[in-house]
Amino acid sequence: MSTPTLYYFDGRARGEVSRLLFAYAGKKFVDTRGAFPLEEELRAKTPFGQLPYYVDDNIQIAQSVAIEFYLADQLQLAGSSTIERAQILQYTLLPADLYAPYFPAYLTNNEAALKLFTSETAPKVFAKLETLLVKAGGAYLVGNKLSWADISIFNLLDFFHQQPGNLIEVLKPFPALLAFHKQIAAVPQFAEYLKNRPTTIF
Ligand SMILES: N[C@@H](CCC(=O)N[C@@H](CS)C(=O)NCC(=O)O)C(=O)O
Repeated sequence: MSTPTLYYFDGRARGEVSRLLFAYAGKKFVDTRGAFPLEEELRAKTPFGQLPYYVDDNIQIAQSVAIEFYLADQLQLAGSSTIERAQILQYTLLPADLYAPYFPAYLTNNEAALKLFTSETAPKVFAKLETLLVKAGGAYLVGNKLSWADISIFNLLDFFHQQPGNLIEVLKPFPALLAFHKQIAAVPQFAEYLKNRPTTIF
């Protein structure tokens, strides 16, 4: 049996939730962190010409959320009913809605677009998320237990903690989200992983 391999760039962004799921499982994987731009030989192997891309003995897939689902489902973190699975997906699809406006602004250092992102786009999403989390009890987003939704939203909040440009300021008005971030970061497997992971620019 070969070791599962995750192909992504040397960054957190769309690869990090899968890495966190491996950390939670305590499962070995090959964490391939390619240089930008994407090597043409690797691009040709991927379904849609993009990363992340995941390979094990049973599957070769792309799309970050599909990879996450595949890993989370094996850990019983992807919901135990149709309703839970849909509720979890509602959260795991959310980070991409923020990455979409953030990355073009960040990578081109577009100050006006970054200002719009930090003063309007992101706070609007986090205000809604804070309300939903409080309504769910504050500890977990779905079903009163740890799920892929919590890991995905933790990673989004953590992204805001790590990014340059003081992105962390965006989270300051949201105490429940900050407490949630702290609580998930303290889960022993995550604490160990976060202590040792490489520092990257996104
Ligand atoms: N919807 C896809 C988006 C994938 C995507 O945009 N990948 C980017 C990196 S985050 C990429 O491979 N860019 C290099 C390229 O397109 O050449 C996912 O969530 O996996």
